[in-house]
Amino acid sequence: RFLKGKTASVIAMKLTRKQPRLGVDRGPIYLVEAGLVDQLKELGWNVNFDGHHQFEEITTADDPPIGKLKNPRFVSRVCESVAQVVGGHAKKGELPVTLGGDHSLAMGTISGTLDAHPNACVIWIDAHADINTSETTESGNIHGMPVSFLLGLGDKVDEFAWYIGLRDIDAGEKKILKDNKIRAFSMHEVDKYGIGKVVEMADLPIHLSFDVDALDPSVAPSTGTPVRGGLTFREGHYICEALWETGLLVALDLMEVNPSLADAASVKQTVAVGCSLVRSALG
Ligand code: Z70
Ligand code: MN
Ligand code: MN
Ligand code: MN
Repeated sequence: RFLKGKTASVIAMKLTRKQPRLGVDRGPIYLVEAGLVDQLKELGWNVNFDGHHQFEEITTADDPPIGKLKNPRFVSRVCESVAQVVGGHAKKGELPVTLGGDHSLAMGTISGTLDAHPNACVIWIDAHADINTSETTESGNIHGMPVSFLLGLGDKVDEFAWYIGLRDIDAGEKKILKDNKIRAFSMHEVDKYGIGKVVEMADLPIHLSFDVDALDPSVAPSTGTPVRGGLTFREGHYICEALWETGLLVALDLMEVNPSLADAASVKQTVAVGCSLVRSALG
């Protein structure tokens, strides 16, 4: 309803050196090489794919920490261009599908979505809350902070973000979720009510930001921070299918696919699941 026609724009984002363990930047390449673009065409989409977005390297020497934040200039510069790319596609009524890559990219993708759909809400599927602030972060990794940046540190933005699948939240993050009255469904709620009840949607354009580490490591092993006890294969797909059925999906991120962290079979499995989640979200 918020899209014009059926055009998806696949945006493969390279984002290195924001994490101590490198390699997340290669995730998008694997997903595209696995045939994702053709798979979406088979589902009846016109697909724009304009190659992998590359960014000039900023060396660590040029980019010392600001407070605890690691690689702040590089992440900020990349997110700014991601926002422009995603926003440009979204304003044309297309559905941007951003493949990552580090989840700090979501600062860019969601900013881009909000440029085109100012009332969009965000559904954040993740093992982690990614809502540390520059003060509460213990790791300094910006992928643990994008939601707090998007919320504008302490602003009251009810119902801006939902979470599903949480099971590894830092103490500082728990307080932020509570103070901002953000609806968070932990694995306890998924177990108790079932994933169907948990995906009950508001009538707003939806940006889905899906971190593959929300899935159980037995389902998606190739990711930077696997945590046991995650969503099953079907639960992950059900979320995507249910969001497609709402007709409200305007943007999708599939993040944290990291082929450098596992053996070939695990990479193949994770990439296949990633492609399959995107197909489910796009019908
Ligand atoms: C921790 C932090 C995180 C992803 C790890 C972990 C956050 N809360 N997010 N892996 N994708 O460093 O802030
Ligand atoms: Mn990361
Ligand atoms: Mn994440
Ligand atoms: Mn995560």
